Amino acid sequence: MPLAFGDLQGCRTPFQRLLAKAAPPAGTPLWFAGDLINRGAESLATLRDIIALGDRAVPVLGNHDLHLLSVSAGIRKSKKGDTIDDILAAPDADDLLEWVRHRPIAHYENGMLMVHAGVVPQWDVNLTLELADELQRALRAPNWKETLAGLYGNEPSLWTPNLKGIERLRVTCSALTRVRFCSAEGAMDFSSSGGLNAAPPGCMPWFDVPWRKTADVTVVFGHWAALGLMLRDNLIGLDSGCVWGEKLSAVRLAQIPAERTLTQVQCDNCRSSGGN
Ligand SMILES: [Mn+2]
Repeated sequence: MPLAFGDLQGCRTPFQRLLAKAAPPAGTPLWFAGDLINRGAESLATLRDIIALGDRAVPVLGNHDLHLLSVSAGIRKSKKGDTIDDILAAPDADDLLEWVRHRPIAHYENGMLMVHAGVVPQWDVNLTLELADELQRALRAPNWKETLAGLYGNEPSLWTPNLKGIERLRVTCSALTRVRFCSAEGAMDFSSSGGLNAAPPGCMPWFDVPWRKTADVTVVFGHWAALGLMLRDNLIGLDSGCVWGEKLSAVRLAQIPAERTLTQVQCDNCRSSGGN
């Protein structure tokens, strides 16, 4: 069964320590819940490590990975605290960015669905995969820059099946790569990036909407450092704040919850000096 890692965000040394500590059998698939790079000190080396794993690595794209593509395409400006310059300046930057751009947005195998941020309650696994595929294909198409530029923004915040074009792609991207909280009706709210006690009025974590249609599978996700490690029978939240000086987590996945095992390492000084 795969070993799933939380957000690396360029924290290469903790990643290597955690991989050595978890010591998965040779050939074990390594899943990565997105945000492979940015904010940590070694974005380029981390990205190279993952690429070198070849087919053994199964990453999904996170908001920081998309931000890298946007900065490289001139769609967005680099922000304070970004640590992506080493990737953009690499002699083989084009190949690295091409690799990132062709990664999946969602991955499903053996009853386990991995996305970076979350899903809205209206989606079951099949619809989630269908929408992720639409977004993946749009990001691989010749006009991908136009698509990427159109993905930013908080509206529409509520998924409806009649959405078309860039609005459909945007709501898909918002859920899969950015969501934390939503209303009981499934409308996403991006006003808080805090933990469980920081829910916007009338909102709850996306995974706590009672009628969520992915509740019958195990959703593996990252993105939400303020939430911390979250292990439930049908939910594995892996971002335990490595880049914030806390922990990097990996869970040996299994369909039976009791067979899952958690390995963690403490992360110190992961962030680039002077970064924000
Ligand atoms: Mn993220």
